[in-house]
Amino acid sequence: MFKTIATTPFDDQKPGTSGLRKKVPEFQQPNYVENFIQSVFDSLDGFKGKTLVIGGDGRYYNRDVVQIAVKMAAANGFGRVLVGQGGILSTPAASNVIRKYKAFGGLVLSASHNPGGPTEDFGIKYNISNGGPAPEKITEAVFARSKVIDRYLIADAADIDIDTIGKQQLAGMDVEIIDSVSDYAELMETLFDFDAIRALIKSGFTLRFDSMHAVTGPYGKEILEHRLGAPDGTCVNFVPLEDFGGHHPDPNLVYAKDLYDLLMSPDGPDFGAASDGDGDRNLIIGKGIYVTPSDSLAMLAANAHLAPGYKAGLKGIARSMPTSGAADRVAEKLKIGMYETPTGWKFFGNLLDAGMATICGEESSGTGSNHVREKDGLWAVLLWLNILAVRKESVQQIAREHWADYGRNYYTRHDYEEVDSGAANSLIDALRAKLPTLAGKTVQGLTITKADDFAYHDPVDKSVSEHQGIRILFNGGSRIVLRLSGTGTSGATLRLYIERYEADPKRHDLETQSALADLIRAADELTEIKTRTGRDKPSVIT
Ligand code: VG1
Ligand code: CO
Repeated sequence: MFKTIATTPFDDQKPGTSGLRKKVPEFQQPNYVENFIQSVFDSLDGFKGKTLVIGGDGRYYNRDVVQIAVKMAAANGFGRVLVGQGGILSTPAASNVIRKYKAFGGLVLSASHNPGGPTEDFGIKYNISNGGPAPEKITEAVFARSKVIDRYLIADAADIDIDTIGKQQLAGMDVEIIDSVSDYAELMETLFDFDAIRALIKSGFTLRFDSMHAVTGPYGKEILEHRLGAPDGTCVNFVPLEDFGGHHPDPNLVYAKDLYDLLMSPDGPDFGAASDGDGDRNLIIGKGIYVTPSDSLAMLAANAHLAPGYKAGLKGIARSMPTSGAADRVAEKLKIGMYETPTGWKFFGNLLDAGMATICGEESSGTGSNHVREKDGLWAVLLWLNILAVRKESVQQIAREHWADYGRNYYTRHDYEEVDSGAANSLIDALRAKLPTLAGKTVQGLTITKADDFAYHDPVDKSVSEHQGIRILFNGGSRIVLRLSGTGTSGATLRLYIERYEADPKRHDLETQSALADLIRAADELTEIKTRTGRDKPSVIT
């Protein structure tokens, strides 16, 4: 019934910022998926007889990998697997299922906002029993194991039926196909005032939610249209497609430009939002105003007490290092802790588990709270709606009042995608070598106060993560940050983050790129990004 299959290692199974991501043809190499999943299981202890959650964002190859994972779970001794119907679980929903059913862990199959399809991206991530991404200690063990693996275990059994809700058996292991949406929708009802949001919508408030042909389609339909009474048509692109309709399911101003244009038009709705491939990111646009993810984090934190789930207030706020400092001033005013972590949700888990932070966020459209251990796109949308329902003001008014109270952080990210890896690494090395000499220097009229390579000292488990991004700080609190992406699948992606703080409300109406023009020039001079990459402009500006 169980087979032990001999295999040889692949040398490229190092999990990145969020799991292992590769092109589908790489995952389709014989034994590639099996080697990685076995390396995960071999790096864990004590799961015999326990429950494993399996689900993904529905992209191409999802269904095949679900079958492989179920058979390997049985052969490795798990007692039960919970699988989202059709192999579908959004990333936050998977996190919730792991927590709710006290599973040992979960395999989340997704390459998030990256395109899907036979020649596009796929990904596998392991989440631990708190529902969050495995910490570096585990991902490093998985990579080490993948380099020496010589066998994997798999059940010799027929495929399970992943489309019918209910219980089955596979080689003596219990298999349960669960509704992908209901547990998550129930959790949302415990956090937010659905009556208030329903009343807001009934009063004529209009919204649009764009699932970008990805996993949040069924979640949006159920929660926004069925439970909250938003009219049919509020949710668009809500049927998850294996190739996301050929688009990037990345909710930013480039790939969700139609939504942006609609919200900027005179007849557009009051509120627009979108989510990514696996449902953990959010894009928030009010009528006539785009809210940057860093600002959204700050505004949500400042107003969270208006939603029932957070009425007792926040314990603390955490943000990734490249995320703007807007939330820091909210934490200061609320007199609560503020934590700065490296990029990637895995670093928030300890702070959330320890009750040190309640709300976390990243500049890359990720916000979430202690309700799960992943960022959560629809959660951010619902918290915004709850706040709008209570304050009875527009997004525009709330944002302007926020800036007037706290000041505004102008913020942008410039991505240089698919850059030659050698050129990107030597750029980072050259900049790193210059760091000790930078403080006190003036570039483009701006004086550098500090320059370093960010290292994170986890206050809970005391682990240290080094080389998490280069920061150059200027007089007055402006800053540039440069790091290499850990989620791309071809070449290297350089991310340049630029931020300026502006206290004066008379200067809160500037266009972002012009408000940051001198810093953008300084960044180019310091990093030599244009000459070293041979690019005259970024691939994506958000
Ligand atoms: C990117 C983002 C990071 C996010 C990660 C996973 O990582 O910058 O903030 O946590 O994607 O998000 P990187 O290493 O490419 O910068 V998702 O929605 O792709 O799971
Ligand atoms: Co995602």
